Amino acid sequence: MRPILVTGALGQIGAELTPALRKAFGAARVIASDLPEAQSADGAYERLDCTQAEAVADLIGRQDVGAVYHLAAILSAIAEDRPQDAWRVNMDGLYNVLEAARRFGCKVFFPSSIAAFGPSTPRRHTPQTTIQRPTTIYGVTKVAGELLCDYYATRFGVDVRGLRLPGLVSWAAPPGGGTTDYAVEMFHSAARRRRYFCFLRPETRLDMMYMPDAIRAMIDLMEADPKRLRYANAYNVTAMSVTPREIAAEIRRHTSLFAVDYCVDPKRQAIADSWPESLDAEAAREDWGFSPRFGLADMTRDMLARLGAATGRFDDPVSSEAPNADAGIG
Ligand code: VAH
Repeated sequence: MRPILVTGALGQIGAELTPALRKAFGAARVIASDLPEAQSADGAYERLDCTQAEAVADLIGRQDVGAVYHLAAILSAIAEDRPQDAWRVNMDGLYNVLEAARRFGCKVFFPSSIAAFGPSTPRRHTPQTTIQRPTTIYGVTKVAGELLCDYYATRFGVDVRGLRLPGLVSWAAPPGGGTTDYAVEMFHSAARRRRYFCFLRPETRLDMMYMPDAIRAMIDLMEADPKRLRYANAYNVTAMSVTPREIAAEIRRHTSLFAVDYCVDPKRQAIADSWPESLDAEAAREDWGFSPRFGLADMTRDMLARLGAATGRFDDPVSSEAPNADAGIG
């Protein structure tokens, strides 16, 4: 079978997707790529800047790549600070991958996001097909990316598939500049017995999913019978619709002294407020059997076990007193 290329392989998703692909398909078949030079040898790695069309075409053609998981992108919060870079990386990068896929006949996975929706989208049980008028540059690149993928599927027959991913919670790699990163940071703070200062309001409800479920969904979709897929890309997927207060309360069931203060970041709060609260993932269930295994309780248990926060003991004098668990600040 032809090799699989992962772009942005050193990021939050790539850090877990790459080993999962190597376990499923053989280490020799999976080429990791990202901006930095050579990486530690867990398998093949090449430096790749996806904004460079010739470099993308050269790697995919030279290695006879059969499938690309295209993860390289600038996420929502950083994108708002650098909208020009976000357009260039997120759109030129995707265009270069789709062009190479057209030329060399390979499949493409494109990670869209709940960010592809905006304030005029129905916020609860957001349908698979609905209004998409995002107000962030990250969301604009995701909607434009979905449309570009649809065009390459229809006009050139490129087999492109994708998911509208919710916020992803993972332990293996730090998140990189997203709005849903608070959920990951909260677990890491609990593991270090530290008070967490949350940049979103306690009642901000967003779709989330544990990384193992996201990885399985990506691979299941890419391996699905194409005849079953009604949508070229961008299936809604989610595992839970939760708030910072709910995650903090679930963590405190394991480490009783964990405390959260709320210091709202207006930029990231505005981004989160423009996104839906809960997606309808029925199309993914019907077409290719999407079925997440982790809810909030199971995810929390697994995250804390993996991050080693077994005792709930704090060594931070700030939090040695009985915490006012959800002191609302900001
Ligand atoms: C972000 N983690 O926060 C990403 C994701 C749904 C959010 O796209 O930007």
